[in-house]
Amino acid sequence: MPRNRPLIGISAYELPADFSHWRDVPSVLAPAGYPASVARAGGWPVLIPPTDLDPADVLEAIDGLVLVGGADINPALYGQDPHPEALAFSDIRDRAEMSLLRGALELDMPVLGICRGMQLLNIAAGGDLHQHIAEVIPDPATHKAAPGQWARHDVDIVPGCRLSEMLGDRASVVSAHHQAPVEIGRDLTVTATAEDGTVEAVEHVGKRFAVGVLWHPEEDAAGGAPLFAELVEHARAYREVTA
Ligand SMILES: [Mn+2]
Repeated sequence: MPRNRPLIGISAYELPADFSHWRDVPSVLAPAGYPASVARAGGWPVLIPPTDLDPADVLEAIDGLVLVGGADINPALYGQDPHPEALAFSDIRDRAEMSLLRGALELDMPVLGICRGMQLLNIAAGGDLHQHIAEVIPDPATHKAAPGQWARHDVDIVPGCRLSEMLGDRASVVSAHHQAPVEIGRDLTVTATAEDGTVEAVEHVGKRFAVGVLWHPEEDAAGGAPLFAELVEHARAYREVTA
């Protein structure tokens, strides 16, 4: 019997967390906005822990993939030395998510990259990042507010792309990033920019649905819903053709 809801894999963090009296227990986590957004869109969210396992088995089980936000990506992945403001690398996440992403793109599985996930999409395609955009834009607080607070800014969306079908030609987005793509990877096209020129979204040309946004749709139930709805719809179609 066919499943009602497509299974959407969500890449998880590996972080210490507290459970009752136990402190700093190594844990696999994701902010609840991600699974909640997938569930609201009609998908069944499944957390994927960062591991060195071959991703082929899990990719066979899921119908779509969300790569979530988090720590800066180790710049060794795009051939740069770390900037002093680029911090908290997680090599296991970098390896696990890159391998999931490459596998998903190979299968033409629908992928939504969010913030760090969008940056991974660019790096996987051979692009790179500016490691600390505060050095090159007039007002860094536009993109990253005080610690623990979300910023909100507008993005201009390129007419005719997938994103413009979902969001129109301008959208207000929830933001917390200090890095952004510079060189755009092969087969990717820039689909949204901020007023200061920051590249805010990319799409994979020729893929069923491989969209990356530098903002946080999972923290914006109304504004973010169209992106998750589109992901789930494509995941449903993917499941039909791969069943
Ligand atoms: Mn931004």
